[in-house]
Amino acid sequence: MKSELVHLIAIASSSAAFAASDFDSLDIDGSGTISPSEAAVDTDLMAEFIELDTDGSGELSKEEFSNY
Ligand SMILES: [Ca+2]
Repeated sequence: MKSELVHLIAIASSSAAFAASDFDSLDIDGSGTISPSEAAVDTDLMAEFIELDTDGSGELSKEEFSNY
């Protein structure tokens, strides 16, 4: 499980320098979904974003991200 501490570190870190690959770190604004701009810090994730967004919402839910 992702700790709250990991989330806080993600917020404190520069998004440009932080190569995040777990949901809570990528969800910078804590909305519960990963938007394209949040996914942009991870180029591999960005490349698969459309495929992962199975419901076509334009954002990745935690369930959708679990397939990454
Ligand atoms: Ca978000």
